[in-house]
Amino acid sequence: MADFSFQALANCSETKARVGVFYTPHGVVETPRFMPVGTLANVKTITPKQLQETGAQMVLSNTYHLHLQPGESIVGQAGGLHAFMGWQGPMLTDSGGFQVFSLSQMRKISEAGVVFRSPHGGEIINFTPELSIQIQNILGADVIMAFDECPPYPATRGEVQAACDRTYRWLERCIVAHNRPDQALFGIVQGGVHLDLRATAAEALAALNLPGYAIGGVSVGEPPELIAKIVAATTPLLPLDKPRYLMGVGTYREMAQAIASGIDLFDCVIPTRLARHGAALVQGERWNLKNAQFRADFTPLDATCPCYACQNFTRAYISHLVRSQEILAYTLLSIHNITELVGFTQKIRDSILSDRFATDFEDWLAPTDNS
Ligand code: PRF
Ligand code: ZN
Repeated sequence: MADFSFQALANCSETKARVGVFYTPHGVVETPRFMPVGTLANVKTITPKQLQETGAQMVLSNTYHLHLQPGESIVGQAGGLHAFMGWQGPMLTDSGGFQVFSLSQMRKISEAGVVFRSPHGGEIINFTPELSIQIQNILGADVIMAFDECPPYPATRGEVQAACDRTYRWLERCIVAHNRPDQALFGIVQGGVHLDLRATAAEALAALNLPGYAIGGVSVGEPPELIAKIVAATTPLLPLDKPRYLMGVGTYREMAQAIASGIDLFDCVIPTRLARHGAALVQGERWNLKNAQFRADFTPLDATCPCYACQNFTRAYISHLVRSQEILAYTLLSIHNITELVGFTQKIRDSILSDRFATDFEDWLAPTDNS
């Protein structure tokens, strides 16, 4: 087994936030940290060099998408995902569990797995825990995810319970199928909005002594203030000396509150998706660059931001590119938005190190009005 150790370097005195280092065969991830999403073996519109300059350390890709296109065999022949896409840093692949449920048509779920029709050729595909792991072993990311069942919201308690039980049995099959000691298999805690189901799932997974743990099944349509409650109820039952990853979460408030409960890693399509809609994340706000106010604004997006877009271009120029639907608009906004969210987690990291997190991020940590 390669070294996948996680060390907590500092703990916040007022919250459960921690600063850590997570070792992988392709380098160290300094946590807490936001991970950009590169679904199809690329982070949309930016190069790996530009990605590295954002401060991102670990990147995500997806088993479901890569199986459909170009197929894991091509990636394997290229020497694995790192060589194929030209990213030499730490990588993680999601199992496809979530994407099969949310994206595919005509899916049928059974104990064996999920059968669905390929949106490309229309052929029948039979996704199982074993197939997901086999594909992820070929793709070769540093961290691979268990094949799980993410129940929709809303769902009945019985449905969520059944998804938890199945996710556990699928995890056992994933563990048996996994055969690469240079890849770490993370388990995923499900349980919907039911805190007792979350607790039961977390305890069962913790007993398996996996190299890392994820919390899945959040940000699927439940009221956002429940995310912090779910995370707070789950993390105390996970081992202290393993990394914890909150899947699909990447807004400022949700990340700050999850970090306060001891989450280390996040991923979300928000920064790149907003960029492709012509929007910038600036110090906690979302700006639509098409707005008239930016047409003749010759200041950077954010004068305090170290990114290439802010160092070299103005709001007026980016507004022009967005209005003209120039591809460079999406590249510059993606670079900025990723820098902004990675930077947000880096600022939290620095604040935990100086034990100022609870005060410096007080506004983000305060519960929302409707919670
Ligand atoms: N499971 C997996 N991937 C995910 C999720 C999940 O529950 C989520 C939930 N927001 C995002 N990505 N395998
Ligand atoms: Zn910037």
